Amino acid sequence: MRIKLINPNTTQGMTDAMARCARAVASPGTEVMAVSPTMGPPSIEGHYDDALATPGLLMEVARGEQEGCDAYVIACFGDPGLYAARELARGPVIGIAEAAMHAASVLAPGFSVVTTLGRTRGLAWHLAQRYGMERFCRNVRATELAVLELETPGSAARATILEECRRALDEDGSEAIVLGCAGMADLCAELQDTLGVPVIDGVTAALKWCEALVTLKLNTAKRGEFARPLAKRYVGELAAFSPL
Ligand code: 5HY
Repeated sequence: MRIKLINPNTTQGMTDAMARCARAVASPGTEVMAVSPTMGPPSIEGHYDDALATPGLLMEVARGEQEGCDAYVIACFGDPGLYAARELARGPVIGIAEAAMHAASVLAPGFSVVTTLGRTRGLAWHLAQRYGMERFCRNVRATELAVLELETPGSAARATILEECRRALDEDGSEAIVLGCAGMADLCAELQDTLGVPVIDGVTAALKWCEALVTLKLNTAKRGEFARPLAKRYVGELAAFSPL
């Protein structure tokens, strides 16, 4: 099977790192195609970035349909464009926040999200509500790390994230941690070993969920809400996105 891992930001180093994590857990028969859009923000740290990352993300999903992709991972914790992508895709489309929260909800009575900037906390809470995870999500904690600080060699990011995870376990009543950024994927195993609780990275959780659904021959429902977009002609800069 072929699963397309889409990093909606345009930082290739992040795409490469999350691809390594995904390929490390992929089944032998799974090809992981990892891409970033050719246009958009270098990091997604708020609603405006999220909105303007979506066109490039959707272009990659449309290309994926031509490439015969069986499923898609939207590898950004805001799950940008998730439902629009489901209109374009035949196969499953899974967001990393969605996957990580659901995984945590069956492993622990409650979890905390540890994310980057405080301004993205509201987005994570909104997703928890959208996914029916309010009763499990005990807190969303910000490290105040910029997304690209996670890519900076020698930064104090690891220590900062570990410290916030410890606070979450001590103060939130949480028994699992959800990593609130795709850029944290390569820290997951080390954090779990150190903390001794389930630490869930959404990139690998979403990848394995996609594999399971494709193996079960389960695709996105096309009867109504996620049917293909209605044909119409867009004008201006977005003309190329016209649903045909
Ligand atoms: C992510 N931003 O996973 C999110 C994390 C965040 O560029 N990749 C990004 O801070 O919302």
